[in-house]
Amino acid sequence: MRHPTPFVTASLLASLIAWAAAAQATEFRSSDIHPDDYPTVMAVRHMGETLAKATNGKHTVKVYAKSALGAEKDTIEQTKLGAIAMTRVNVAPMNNICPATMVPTMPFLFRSTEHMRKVLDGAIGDEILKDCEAQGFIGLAFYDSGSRSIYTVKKPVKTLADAKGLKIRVQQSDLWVSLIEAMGANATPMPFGEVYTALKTGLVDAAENNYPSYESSRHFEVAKFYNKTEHSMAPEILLFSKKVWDTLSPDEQKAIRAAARESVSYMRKLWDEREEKSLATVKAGGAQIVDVDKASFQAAMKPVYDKFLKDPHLQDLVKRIQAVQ
Ligand code: GTR
Repeated sequence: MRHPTPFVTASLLASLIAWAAAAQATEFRSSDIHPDDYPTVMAVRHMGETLAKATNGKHTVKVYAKSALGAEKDTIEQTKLGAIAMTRVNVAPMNNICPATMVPTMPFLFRSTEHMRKVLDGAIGDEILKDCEAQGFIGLAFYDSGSRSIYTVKKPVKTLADAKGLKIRVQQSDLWVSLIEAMGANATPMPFGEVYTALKTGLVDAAENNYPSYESSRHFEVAKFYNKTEHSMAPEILLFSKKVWDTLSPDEQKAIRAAARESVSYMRKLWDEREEKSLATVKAGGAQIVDVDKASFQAAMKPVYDKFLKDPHLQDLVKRIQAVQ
Protein backbone atom coordinates (compact mmCIF):
# COMPACT_ATOMS: atom_id res chain seq x y z
CA MET A 1 0.00 0.00 0.00
CA ARG A 2 1.28 3.46 -0.86
CA HIS A 3 1.58 6.14 1.82
CA PRO A 4 -0.28 9.34 1.10
CA THR A 5 2.01 12.23 0.10
CA PRO A 6 2.42 14.46 3.15
CA PHE A 7 0.56 17.68 2.44
CA VAL A 8 3.22 20.10 3.67
CA THR A 9 4.49 22.52 1.11
CA ALA A 10 7.80 24.29 1.48
CA SER A 11 6.14 27.60 2.20
CA LEU A 12 3.88 26.14 4.84
CA LEU A 13 6.90 24.54 6.48
CA ALA A 14 8.73 27.88 6.45
CA SER A 15 5.81 29.62 8.15
CA LEU A 16 5.55 26.85 10.73
CA ILE A 17 9.23 27.27 11.58
CA ALA A 18 8.88 31.04 11.77
CA TRP A 19 5.86 30.63 14.01
CA ALA A 20 7.69 28.24 16.33
CA ALA A 21 10.67 30.60 16.54
CA ALA A 22 8.41 33.56 17.23
CA ALA A 23 6.68 31.61 19.98
CA GLN A 24 9.92 31.54 21.93
CA ALA A 25 11.20 34.93 20.82
CA THR A 26 12.11 37.33 23.56
CA GLU A 27 12.17 41.08 23.51
CA PHE A 28 14.50 42.20 26.28
CA ARG A 29 13.46 45.50 27.81
CA SER A 30 16.31 47.88 28.56
CA SER A 31 16.14 51.21 30.34
CA ASP A 32 18.01 54.48 30.03
CA ILE A 33 17.43 57.92 31.47
CA HIS A 34 18.78 59.72 28.41
CA PRO A 35 16.90 60.86 25.29
CA ASP A 36 16.68 58.84 22.07
CA ASP A 37 19.65 60.44 20.34
CA TYR A 38 22.07 60.05 23.27
CA PRO A 39 25.06 57.75 22.59
CA THR A 40 24.18 55.27 25.35
CA VAL A 41 20.63 54.80 24.03
CA MET A 42 21.82 54.45 20.44
CA ALA A 43 24.50 51.96 21.47
CA VAL A 44 22.07 49.64 23.25
CA ARG A 45 19.72 49.82 20.25
CA HIS A 46 22.66 48.90 18.06
CA MET A 47 23.46 46.02 20.37
CA GLY A 48 19.87 44.81 19.96
CA GLU A 49 20.21 44.84 16.17
CA THR A 50 23.42 42.81 16.37
CA LEU A 51 21.74 40.35 18.69
CA ALA A 52 18.69 40.02 16.44
CA LYS A 53 20.93 39.20 13.49
CA ALA A 54 22.96 36.69 15.47
CA THR A 55 19.83 34.88 16.69
CA ASN A 56 17.81 35.08 13.47
CA GLY A 57 15.39 37.46 15.07
CA LYS A 58 14.73 35.33 18.11
CA HIS A 59 16.08 37.86 20.58
CA THR A 60 15.62 41.59 20.29
CA VAL A 61 16.13 44.55 22.60
CA LYS A 62 13.71 47.41 23.14
CA VAL A 63 15.24 50.46 24.76
CA TYR A 64 12.98 52.59 26.92
CA ALA A 65 14.71 55.98 26.90
CA LYS A 66 14.05 59.22 28.85
CA SER A 67 13.49 57.46 32.19
CA ALA A 68 10.31 55.82 30.85
CA LEU A 69 10.94 52.92 33.24
CA GLY A 70 12.17 55.10 36.11
CA ALA A 71 15.27 56.73 37.56
CA GLU A 72 18.54 54.77 37.66
CA LYS A 73 18.18 53.52 41.22
CA ASP A 74 14.70 52.14 40.43
CA THR A 75 15.70 50.46 37.19
CA ILE A 76 18.68 48.82 38.91
CA GLU A 77 16.22 47.36 41.41
CA GLN A 78 13.86 46.19 38.64
CA THR A 79 16.75 44.57 36.82
CA LYS A 80 17.80 42.72 39.94
CA LEU A 81 14.25 41.40 40.32
CA GLY A 82 14.09 40.39 36.67
CA ALA A 83 11.15 42.73 35.98
CA ILE A 84 13.27 44.23 33.21
CA ALA A 85 16.14 42.44 31.51
CA MET A 86 18.65 45.23 31.13
CA THR A 87 19.58 48.66 32.32
CA ARG A 88 22.22 51.15 31.23
CA VAL A 89 23.32 53.29 34.14
CA ASN A 90 26.40 55.09 35.38
CA VAL A 91 28.60 53.12 37.77
CA ALA A 92 27.77 55.67 40.51
CA PRO A 93 24.36 54.28 41.55
CA MET A 94 26.02 50.82 41.62
CA ASN A 95 28.75 51.97 44.04
CA ASN A 96 26.80 51.04 47.18
CA ILE A 97 25.69 47.71 45.66
CA CYS A 98 28.79 46.40 43.94
CA PRO A 99 31.95 47.78 45.64
CA ALA A 100 34.25 47.06 42.66
CA THR A 101 32.38 49.75 40.70
CA MET A 102 33.85 52.31 43.09
CA VAL A 103 37.26 51.74 41.55
CA PRO A 104 36.63 53.31 38.09
CA THR A 105 34.70 56.09 39.87
CA MET A 106 37.70 57.17 41.95
CA PRO A 107 38.71 60.81 41.49
CA PHE A 108 41.60 61.53 39.14
CA LEU A 109 42.29 57.82 38.66
CA PHE A 110 42.44 57.66 34.86
CA ARG A 111 45.14 59.76 33.23
CA SER A 112 43.34 60.07 29.90
CA THR A 113 40.53 58.69 27.77
CA GLU A 114 43.02 56.23 26.23
CA HIS A 115 44.10 55.02 29.67
CA MET A 116 40.48 54.54 30.76
CA ARG A 117 39.56 52.66 27.57
CA LYS A 118 42.59 50.41 27.77
CA VAL A 119 41.87 49.48 31.39
CA LEU A 120 38.17 48.84 30.90
CA ASP A 121 38.71 46.83 27.70
CA GLY A 122 41.13 44.50 29.44
CA ALA A 123 41.21 41.98 32.28
CA ILE A 124 40.67 44.64 34.98
CA GLY A 125 37.45 45.78 33.32
CA ASP A 126 36.24 42.18 33.13
CA GLU A 127 37.02 41.64 36.79
CA ILE A 128 34.96 44.66 37.82
CA LEU A 129 32.03 43.57 35.65
CA LYS A 130 32.20 40.06 37.08
CA ASP A 131 32.09 41.38 40.65
CA CYS A 132 28.50 42.53 40.15
CA GLU A 133 27.33 38.98 39.53
CA ALA A 134 27.08 38.09 43.22
CA GLN A 135 24.62 41.01 43.55
CA GLY A 136 22.35 39.74 40.79
CA PHE A 137 23.78 41.53 37.75
CA ILE A 138 25.67 40.34 34.70
CA GLY A 139 27.96 43.19 33.74
CA LEU A 140 27.98 43.20 29.94
CA ALA A 141 30.08 46.23 29.06
CA PHE A 142 31.36 49.65 30.02
CA TYR A 143 30.59 52.67 27.89
CA ASP A 144 32.40 56.02 27.88
CA SER A 145 31.12 58.91 29.94
CA GLY A 146 33.92 61.41 29.36
CA SER A 147 35.06 63.31 32.40
CA ARG A 148 32.83 65.07 34.85
CA SER A 149 33.26 68.71 35.87
CA ILE A 150 31.45 71.04 38.24
CA TYR A 151 29.05 73.60 36.82
CA THR A 152 27.85 76.50 38.89
CA VAL A 153 24.97 78.99 38.78
CA LYS A 154 26.44 82.10 40.36
CA LYS A 155 30.23 82.20 40.17
CA PRO A 156 33.10 80.40 38.51
CA VAL A 157 35.19 77.87 40.43
CA LYS A 158 38.88 78.21 39.64
CA THR A 159 40.52 76.68 42.69
CA LEU A 160 39.55 74.35 45.51
CA ALA A 161 38.90 77.37 47.76
CA ASP A 162 36.12 78.53 45.38
CA ALA A 163 34.24 75.25 45.90
CA LYS A 164 34.05 75.71 49.67
CA GLY A 165 30.50 75.76 50.99
CA LEU A 166 28.79 75.24 47.61
CA LYS A 167 25.74 72.98 47.60
CA ILE A 168 26.46 70.49 44.84
CA ARG A 169 24.07 67.86 43.50
CA VAL A 170 25.63 64.39 43.35
CA GLN A 171 24.53 60.98 42.15
CA GLN A 172 23.06 58.62 44.72
CA SER A 173 26.27 57.09 46.04
CA ASP A 174 28.09 57.43 49.37
CA LEU A 175 31.39 57.69 47.54
CA TRP A 176 30.11 60.68 45.58
CA VAL A 177 28.97 62.40 48.77
CA SER A 178 32.48 62.03 50.23
CA LEU A 179 34.15 63.13 47.03
CA ILE A 180 32.28 66.43 47.07
CA GLU A 181 32.72 66.86 50.83
CA ALA A 182 36.47 66.40 50.37
CA MET A 183 36.32 69.54 48.23
CA GLY A 184 34.87 71.43 51.20
CA ALA A 185 31.44 71.57 49.52
CA ASN A 186 28.08 70.13 50.61
CA ALA A 187 26.67 67.19 48.66
CA THR A 188 22.98 66.80 47.86
CA PRO A 189 22.22 63.38 46.32
CA MET A 190 19.25 63.29 43.94
CA PRO A 191 18.17 61.61 40.68
CA PHE A 192 19.31 63.23 37.44
CA GLY A 193 15.77 64.15 36.39
CA GLU A 194 15.38 66.53 39.34
CA VAL A 195 18.59 68.51 38.82
CA TYR A 196 17.34 71.15 36.37
CA THR A 197 14.67 72.38 38.78
CA ALA A 198 17.04 72.12 41.74
CA LEU A 199 19.52 74.41 39.97
CA LYS A 200 16.81 76.81 38.85
CA THR A 201 15.15 77.16 42.23
CA GLY A 202 18.42 77.47 44.14
CA LEU A 203 18.00 74.19 46.01
CA VAL A 204 21.58 73.54 44.87
CA ASP A 205 24.29 75.92 43.65
CA ALA A 206 25.93 73.47 41.31
CA ALA A 207 25.99 70.02 39.76
CA GLU A 208 28.63 68.07 37.89
CA ASN A 209 28.62 66.12 34.68
CA ASN A 210 30.20 65.61 31.25
CA TYR A 211 29.48 67.90 28.27
CA PRO A 212 26.81 65.68 26.62
CA SER A 213 24.70 65.45 29.79
CA TYR A 214 25.23 69.13 30.65
CA GLU A 215 23.93 69.90 27.18
CA SER A 216 21.11 67.37 26.67
CA SER A 217 19.59 68.11 30.11
CA ARG A 218 19.76 71.87 29.32
CA HIS A 219 21.51 72.41 32.67
CA PHE A 220 23.72 74.90 30.85
CA GLU A 221 20.75 77.26 30.65
CA VAL A 222 20.69 77.63 34.43
CA ALA A 223 24.31 76.92 35.44
CA LYS A 224 26.49 78.92 33.05
CA PHE A 225 29.95 78.29 34.49
CA TYR A 226 31.40 74.96 33.40
CA ASN A 227 34.52 74.66 35.54
CA LYS A 228 36.91 72.07 34.16
CA THR A 229 37.66 70.14 37.34
CA GLU A 230 37.51 66.85 35.40
CA HIS A 231 37.46 65.08 38.75
CA SER A 232 36.13 61.66 37.67
CA MET A 233 35.76 59.55 34.55
CA ALA A 234 33.16 57.24 36.13
CA PRO A 235 32.01 55.18 33.13
CA GLU A 236 28.58 53.92 32.12
CA ILE A 237 27.77 50.26 32.67
CA LEU A 238 25.37 47.95 30.84
CA LEU A 239 23.79 45.42 33.19
CA PHE A 240 21.74 42.31 32.48
CA SER A 241 19.47 40.72 35.05
CA LYS A 242 21.04 37.54 36.44
CA LYS A 243 17.55 36.21 37.07
CA VAL A 244 16.71 36.43 33.35
CA TRP A 245 20.23 35.38 32.33
CA ASP A 246 19.90 32.07 34.18
CA THR A 247 16.90 31.14 32.02
CA LEU A 248 18.98 31.43 28.81
CA SER A 249 21.16 28.82 27.12
CA PRO A 250 24.97 29.21 27.04
CA ASP A 251 24.73 30.00 23.32
CA GLU A 252 22.20 32.74 23.93
CA GLN A 253 24.33 34.18 26.72
CA LYS A 254 27.33 34.16 24.45
CA ALA A 255 25.42 36.01 21.71
CA ILE A 256 24.29 38.67 24.20
CA ARG A 257 27.81 39.21 25.54
CA ALA A 258 29.24 39.41 22.02
CA ALA A 259 26.60 41.92 20.87
CA ALA A 260 27.25 44.08 23.93
CA ARG A 261 31.00 44.03 23.40
CA GLU A 262 30.54 44.89 19.77
CA SER A 263 28.48 47.96 20.66
CA VAL A 264 31.34 49.52 22.64
CA SER A 265 33.34 50.75 19.65
CA TYR A 266 30.14 51.98 18.00
CA MET A 267 29.33 53.92 21.17
CA ARG A 268 32.80 55.46 21.40
CA LYS A 269 32.57 56.86 17.92
CA LEU A 270 29.21 58.45 18.73
CA TRP A 271 30.58 59.65 22.05
CA ASP A 272 33.58 61.44 20.60
CA GLU A 273 31.36 63.21 18.08
CA ARG A 274 28.77 64.10 20.71
CA GLU A 275 31.30 65.59 23.12
CA GLU A 276 32.42 68.02 20.46
CA LYS A 277 28.90 68.85 19.38
CA SER A 278 27.72 69.38 22.95
CA LEU A 279 30.63 71.69 23.74
CA ALA A 280 29.73 73.82 20.72
CA THR A 281 26.04 73.88 21.72
CA VAL A 282 26.65 74.94 25.32
CA LYS A 283 29.10 77.64 24.26
CA ALA A 284 26.61 78.98 21.74
CA GLY A 285 24.03 78.92 24.54
CA GLY A 286 26.17 81.21 26.68
CA ALA A 287 28.10 78.75 28.86
CA GLN A 288 31.56 79.84 29.96
CA ILE A 289 34.23 77.16 30.02
CA VAL A 290 36.46 77.90 33.00
CA ASP A 291 40.03 76.66 33.43
CA VAL A 292 40.69 75.22 36.86
CA ASP A 293 43.71 74.62 39.08
CA LYS A 294 43.13 70.86 38.98
CA ALA A 295 46.08 70.06 41.22
CA SER A 296 44.38 71.75 44.18
CA PHE A 297 41.36 69.44 43.75
CA GLN A 298 43.47 66.36 43.25
CA ALA A 299 45.46 67.04 46.42
CA ALA A 300 42.24 67.04 48.46
CA MET A 301 41.13 63.55 47.42
CA LYS A 302 43.21 61.38 49.75
CA PRO A 303 40.42 60.98 52.35
CA VAL A 304 38.16 59.51 49.65
CA TYR A 305 40.72 56.86 48.76
CA ASP A 306 41.36 56.12 52.45
CA LYS A 307 37.69 55.75 53.29
CA PHE A 308 36.45 53.70 50.33
CA LEU A 309 39.43 51.58 49.42
CA LYS A 310 39.99 49.74 52.68
CA ASP A 311 39.50 46.37 50.96
CA PRO A 312 42.90 45.06 49.73
CA HIS A 313 41.26 43.71 46.56
CA LEU A 314 40.08 47.21 45.62
CA GLN A 315 43.46 48.71 46.53
CA ASP A 316 45.11 46.16 44.28
CA LEU A 317 42.79 47.06 41.39
CA VAL A 318 43.73 50.72 41.77
CA LYS A 319 47.45 49.89 41.77
CA ARG A 320 47.05 47.73 38.67
CA ILE A 321 45.12 50.50 36.92
CA GLN A 322 47.81 53.03 37.74
CA ALA A 323 50.42 50.66 36.32
CA VAL A 324 48.66 50.34 32.95
CA GLN A 325 50.60 52.40 30.43
C1 GTR B 1 25.22 61.03 33.20
C2 GTR B 1 25.12 59.54 33.11
C3 GTR B 1 23.84 59.05 33.71
C4 GTR B 1 23.65 59.60 35.11
C5 GTR B 1 23.82 61.09 35.11
C6 GTR B 1 23.74 61.64 36.54
O1 GTR B 1 26.47 61.44 32.71
O2 GTR B 1 25.14 59.15 31.75
O3 GTR B 1 23.84 57.65 33.70
O4 GTR B 1 24.59 59.03 35.94
O5 GTR B 1 25.06 61.46 34.54
O6 GTR B 1 24.51 62.51 36.88
O7 GTR B 1 22.85 61.19 37.28
